[in-house]
Amino acid sequence: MPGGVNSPVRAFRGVGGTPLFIRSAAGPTITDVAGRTYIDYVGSWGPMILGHADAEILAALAAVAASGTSFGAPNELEVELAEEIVAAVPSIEMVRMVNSGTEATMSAIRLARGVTGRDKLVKFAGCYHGHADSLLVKAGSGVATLGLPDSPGVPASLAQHTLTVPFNDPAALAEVFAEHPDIAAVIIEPVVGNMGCVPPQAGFLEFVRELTAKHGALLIFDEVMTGFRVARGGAQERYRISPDITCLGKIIGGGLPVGAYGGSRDLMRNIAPTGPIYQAGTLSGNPLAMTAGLVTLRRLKDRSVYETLEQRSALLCEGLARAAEAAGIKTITNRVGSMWTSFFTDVPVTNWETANLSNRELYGKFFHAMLAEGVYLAPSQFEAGFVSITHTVAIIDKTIEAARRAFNALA
Ligand code: KE4
Repeated sequence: MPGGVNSPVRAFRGVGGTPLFIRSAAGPTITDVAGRTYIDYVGSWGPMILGHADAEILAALAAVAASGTSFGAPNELEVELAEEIVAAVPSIEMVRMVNSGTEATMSAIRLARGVTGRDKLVKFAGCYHGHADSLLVKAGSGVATLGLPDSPGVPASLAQHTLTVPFNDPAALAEVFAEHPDIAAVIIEPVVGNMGCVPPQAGFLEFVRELTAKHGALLIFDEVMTGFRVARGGAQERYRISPDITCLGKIIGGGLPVGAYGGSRDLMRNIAPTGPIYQAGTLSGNPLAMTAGLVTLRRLKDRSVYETLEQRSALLCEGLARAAEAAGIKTITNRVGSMWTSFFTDVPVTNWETANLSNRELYGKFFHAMLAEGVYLAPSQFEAGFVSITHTVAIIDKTIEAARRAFNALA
């Protein structure tokens, strides 16, 4: 396997060293093949909001697997998951299941181009939306960590249709719209996770919403990471913005491969077979993935979950910030709900340019110092960390103690 991994960020290129091979996970911990157990803040990059190996999910999977794993035909479970998503996400009236976040955003862009008849797409530097060709243009996440501003293999004839502007920069976005009348859509991570956690500045999302509506361009909220994470209804509930298309993934699969995209009935009816815009998938809506997603979303109906996640995440981030300060290490913490990043910098991080000023090397040293203390953070400065409901106060206190020792070792 290239790099010994099935996804680049796992190869530790952002922090150095050899990746751990994980054999099992339970609640807030993962255990590697050498039998070492770590407190895990990656959570499979977002899906594991209920913690690893949740007993209810495992039991439901065992039961449903006994009836077959994939029918390639409509089944009740996909209808039930669709109903949960429609009930929870304010702007979604109709939804299509796919198998990854990449498929969700790729399909959302085709839908936007298909219904507007326009070709141009606007994205934000440092945002990552999966690896579809149109999106690997100054993407964040793995590409940013690997220092590849755009990927070989993406035809220039396609990349030219993707315009990239700085996040949290209304003037730059207005300029792009003034220059280009053929913008089909703007795709945005409403709370960025893929340059590290970067919240929208006050009024920014409202500005993007108004500007796209004014120019007849569709607004695509990529909530693959923020959906059911920063609120039950995602960032669009938290910031009260109504996008035209919402992309989901991660949490809605409960750890199994699921993505989805949705919007108004009028818009989604353009998708085959009711409309001409084609998109398909062998394993879309399979009963196993639907079951893990259903158990997860039903458990998240308990709103106290988000209050607990808020409290635990605030406790963690305050502790980390204090530990850094006590050791004389400069960090800036950005957090929204239970996703956060400690940037090794003293410059407020509001976009890719400022995120990129962070000290990657120091982050890498911190990452390994925490690993030695039994805590598994994201193996890249440009990723978000995640707290689950299984991260108890005791687990968080233990993490903060580990950080105190790690920061002192750094100092
Ligand atoms: P997937 O195709 O990896 O399921 O989803 C792509 C995607 C789309 N949109 C957002 C906002 C995302 O965060 C992602 C995937 N996130 C990365 C973590 N930064 C997944 C980890 C990885 O690439 O291995």
